[in-house]
Amino acid sequence: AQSLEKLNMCMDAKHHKKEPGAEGQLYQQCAPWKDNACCTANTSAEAHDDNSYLYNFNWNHCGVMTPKCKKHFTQDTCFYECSPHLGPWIQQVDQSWRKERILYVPLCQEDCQSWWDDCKDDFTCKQDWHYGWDWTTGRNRCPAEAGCRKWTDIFPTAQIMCEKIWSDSYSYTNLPKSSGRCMQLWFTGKNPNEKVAEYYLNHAP
Ligand code: FOL
Repeated sequence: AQSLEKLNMCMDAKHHKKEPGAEGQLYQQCAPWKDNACCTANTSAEAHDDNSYLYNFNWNHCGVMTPKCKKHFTQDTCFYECSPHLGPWIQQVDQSWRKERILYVPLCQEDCQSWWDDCKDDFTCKQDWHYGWDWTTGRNRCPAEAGCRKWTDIFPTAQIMCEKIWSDSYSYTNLPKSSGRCMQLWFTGKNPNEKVAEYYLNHAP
């Protein structure tokens, strides 16, 4: 029973619901999760907002992020906030803003590669976006010692980006979506990640 619960649960984090469930409507890119979600409609709308209160996170810390790059961060936010099928990868953490996190979620190759391809002409100053920002203005700015550089200087490969940007939330895989063995940020229709979670629950490393 304890392990079956892992197939349909929400992590104990800043904005997640206690239990997953249907939401009448979720906003734009979060809509695929509406039948069963860990995010509220309000969180789904905030996921699209440049000045979101979710984490006060400033995507434009090295000039305005291009829309084609930004859409992947919005999708990542939808996945992180809304997914009810992350149980196999949820770990306890001692952080001020959450009690649980995801670690080493196997990301489908296409989703990681297209994210990096669409961002590779942007700029950033840090490889790990979870830690070490200057928050004195209330929103994250690059710390004095970290100047803005080309995306590809900070993230030479898609793998380094997907794994390091959220401190190993994801692990890079060579698996295509069609394998059924990797998690998808982008999908339409029925959530394909439930079956993937079920697979990994029964094939724990
Ligand atoms: N997406 C995914 N896939 N995984 C995640 O873990 C994730 N996390 C966020 C957004 N999308 C995600 C949340 N992002 C801070 C910075 C970023 C952030 C949440 C909080 C922050 O306040 N950083 C402080 C340290 C805070 C602390 O840990 O005490 C800093 O030093 O910059």
